[in-house]
Amino acid sequence: MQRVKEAMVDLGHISQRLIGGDIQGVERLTRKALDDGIPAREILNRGLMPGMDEVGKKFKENLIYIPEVVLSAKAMLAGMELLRPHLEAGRVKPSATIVIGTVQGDLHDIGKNLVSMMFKGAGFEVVDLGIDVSPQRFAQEIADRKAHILALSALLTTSMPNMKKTLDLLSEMDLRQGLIAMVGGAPLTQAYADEIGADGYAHNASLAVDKAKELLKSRTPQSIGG
Ligand code: B1M
Repeated sequence: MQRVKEAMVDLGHISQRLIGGDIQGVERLTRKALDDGIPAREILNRGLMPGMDEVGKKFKENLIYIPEVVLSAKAMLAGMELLRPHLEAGRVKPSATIVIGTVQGDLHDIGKNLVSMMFKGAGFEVVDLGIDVSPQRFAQEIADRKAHILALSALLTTSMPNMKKTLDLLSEMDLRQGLIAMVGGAPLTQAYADEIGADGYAHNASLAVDKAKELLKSRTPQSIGG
């Protein structure tokens, strides 16, 4: 008997499950999409991300509240976890060490985790310090790891000043010499990055990789890998 081939996952369904905070549904469909051979980046860009964008819009318009956003965030992180090995695949010898974290007072980590994954996928050694990271902790890790790049993430206008505090502390401790400081996050702009003395700003995870490579190249032409 001829077997009917199961239909490929519609990535819009992943967005819908994510908006509905259906963690298991997002996991099941993400797994299925990978099994169908859909590239991880496509699942991310056409399934998970549009869902999270919609959640952001609904939250802003008071159509949903924190508990719903938490569930959607968990669903997003569960989907990302399945994509992680694919996004990080093809690692080559680390070309530079990046210390990354969400600044003090800020608990948002979905975007930071994505940036971290993309950096790893591009062959960087990534030290992810997590969320709510104090300027002192960043400074300590930069010194201990002899990092080449610092990547700071902020999602709140109220936590953005802690980016400047971190950069100021690094200068005070004489740790800015040779260090590339990058910033990003939804409320950030190139103008703000310039204002606080960051070396680079990136609007999203892919651009963060491009920017890191560009900045490394401009400093040490031989140090950049892939
Ligand atoms: Co909150 N939240 N949240 N939240 N949350 C926002 C950011 C908000 C814009 C929602 C809104 O009002 N529309 C608003 C901030 C307003 C403002 O400051 N102007 C807000 C608020 C107000 C709050 C609370 C204060 C709510 C409250 O308690 N009353 C509270 C604060 C808690 C705290 O941090 N102290 C809060 C809490 C939460 C949850 C815990 C419920 C949850 C976070 C869960 C988690 O992260 N694990 C949450 C969520 C999910 C959001 C929204 C809905 C989605 C954020 C997200 O994950 N986006 C968000 C609304 C929105 O942004 N539209 C919102 C998807 C992610 C892939 O994108 O993070 O932008 P993003 O990352 C991108 C780029 O920005 C860039 O690349 C990433 C990938 O392309 N990027 C970098 C990020 N970091 C980078 C670093 C780099 C380079 C690029 O380094 C070089």
